[in-house]
Amino acid sequence: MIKKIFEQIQKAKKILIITHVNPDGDTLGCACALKSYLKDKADILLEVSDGRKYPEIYSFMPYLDDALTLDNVKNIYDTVVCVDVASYDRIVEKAREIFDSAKVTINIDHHKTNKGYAMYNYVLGGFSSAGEVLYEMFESMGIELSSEMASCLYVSILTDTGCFKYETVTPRTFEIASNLAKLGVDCAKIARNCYDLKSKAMVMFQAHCLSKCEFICNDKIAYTLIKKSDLEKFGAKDEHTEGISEAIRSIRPVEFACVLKESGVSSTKVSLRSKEKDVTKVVQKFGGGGHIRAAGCTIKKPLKEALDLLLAEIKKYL
Ligand SMILES: [Mn+2]
Repeated sequence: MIKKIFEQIQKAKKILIITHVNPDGDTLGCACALKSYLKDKADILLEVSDGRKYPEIYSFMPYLDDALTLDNVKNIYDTVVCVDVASYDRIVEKAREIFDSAKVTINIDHHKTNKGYAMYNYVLGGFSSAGEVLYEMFESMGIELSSEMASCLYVSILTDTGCFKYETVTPRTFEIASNLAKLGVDCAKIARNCYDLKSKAMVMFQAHCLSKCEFICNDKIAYTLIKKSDLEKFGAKDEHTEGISEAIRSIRPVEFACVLKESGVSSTKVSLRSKEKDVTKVVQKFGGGGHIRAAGCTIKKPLKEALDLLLAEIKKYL
């Protein structure tokens, strides 16, 4: 399959690299690594919401400032490559038109729930990151990585493993990280960019959300509710909620950490984390998905009602 995918990439005239909605380090790292390999032959498409293209912490990465947005993307692509996109619905709606009309579609991913929605699918479910999958593809094709490509793949692996903390990390993950480091990746600088250059608004907003956290069921379940006004009060952006659920989970007795964010008049975005339990079982009830200990969904109810529905579902798994 890897050979077939690279044959298609070689044959393609113009390639669109599609990242998933609310892009994270993994999808961006893969997109930039591929763009770095394909140069002018490929463009990256990013979702725009709230006037932003991607979380500001990733502004150190190459190519993102020139990436296309839904406002300026044209349907001129014969080939589409989705990276870290778990399902067809994780493609921004407007980009689906381009996906649907492309001659060739390719799906490179690591989500176990990925059913293979493209013509060519290379999904290694359970791998640490789409970046690790893409690394294996480059390696098996004998493609030499530039230090730029290596740095992008390192961002993918570092961020999707929570700094090499998750069970998805294998001896091979470290071996790949080591190979990337040998290619000149500045690991300390990337870690600093990804984790230690947060904006003041983000940290203060997150402190506020943590201070409002509620604990139930002997502190096994903890949740915080975020209203639009909470964001406004701190001048925080949507992306600044990233990391709150992990901070709540890090509290010793907490098994389920929930962050519920008002996302419309009658719509709530849920981010769920666990220490041991499989949270995909909970979010699947609401049409969501993700990984065993990190998943999300949208519940078409106002904040409080969504909370009640979510807690009832979680209690079944306690
Ligand atoms: Mn990923």
